[in-house]
Amino acid sequence: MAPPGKSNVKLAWLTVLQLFLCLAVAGEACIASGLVSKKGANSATHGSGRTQGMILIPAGEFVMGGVGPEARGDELPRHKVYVDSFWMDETEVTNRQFQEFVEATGYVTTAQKVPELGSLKRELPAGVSLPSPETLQPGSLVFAKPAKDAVLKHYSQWWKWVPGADWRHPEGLQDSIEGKDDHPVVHISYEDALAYARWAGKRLPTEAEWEYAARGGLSEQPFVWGSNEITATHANVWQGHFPFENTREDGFETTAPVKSFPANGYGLFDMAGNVWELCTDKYQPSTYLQQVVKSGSNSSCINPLGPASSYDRRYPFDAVLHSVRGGSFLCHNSYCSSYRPSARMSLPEDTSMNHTGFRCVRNVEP
Ligand SMILES: [Ca+2]
Ligand SMILES: [Ca+2]
Repeated sequence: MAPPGKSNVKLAWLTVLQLFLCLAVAGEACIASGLVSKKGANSATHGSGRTQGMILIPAGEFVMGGVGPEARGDELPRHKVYVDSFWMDETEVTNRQFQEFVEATGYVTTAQKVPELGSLKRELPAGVSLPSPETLQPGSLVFAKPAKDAVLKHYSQWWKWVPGADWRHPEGLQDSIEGKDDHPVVHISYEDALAYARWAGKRLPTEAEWEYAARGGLSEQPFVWGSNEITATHANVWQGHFPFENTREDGFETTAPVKSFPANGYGLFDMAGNVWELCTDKYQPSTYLQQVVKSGSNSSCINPLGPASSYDRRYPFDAVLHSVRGGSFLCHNSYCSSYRPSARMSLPEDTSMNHTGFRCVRNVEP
């Protein structure tokens, strides 16, 4: 049977998933270091009232960008960044929390709506035919293990457009979130995350805020826990042979309940793995180079917001791309190792996947 029209569209969108592919490892950029590490989780300030479930992240300066041989081109050059203090959700937004939002507002997510032909037209690569309106139906992208002989660069072998997949049905209509109240919500588009954040009186983090918080006070370390190589006790990622064999040594095939793994130095959970987390910045691979040119190599970038427009050569069409951070249960050390705090990926603002969610931040009130 021929795939539904939007499958073709979504498979085209999958170009972006080359982010999972190993990009050229760039050389270390030169930058001044020697920044002072911040205090760790022992001194974490937990919120109450409107900041219930949030951690106060202290203002400070850090070196933003990739550390070590796994750093990719879009994580460089490393550069100094200053961020103001802010509150950050202790965990990824959970199914329970998103359910409260939906019950209060009646919100319908992007994945639950029939896609609009007009928006697809803008986003289709040149030469790809528009699907017929009758074949359009709600759905989302779901990871499916390919055969053992899958070639890593053929990512379309393991990302499938699944009609009926949405936040209530992570794997498709046959699946549900029953018993998964404490799992991170998935199949969330950027628009969905913004809607939740506004309702909650919060906002989404910038990439700088996200990475600064993820580092938990550690200075220029490759991982949120420091420099030790990842083990099954650090984070919910993939063990075994990606993408066809997951040994689940960490206990989880897909999402894990939040707080299943140790917090970082600021008391934040799952800043490595579990689900990717949406940020406000528009994605460009050269964002950091632009920032360094703008600020000067010896000056800090102050609360950077990212570029005005997005670009990713893996999306050869006119889509607005936002950065996502932290990696997911699909990350493996032989493949993308995107559980590193500096790893970056892009996502079109109206696309959702079963390994992507979000957490919110909130300004400190004077
Ligand atoms: Ca796992
Ligand atoms: Ca995460």
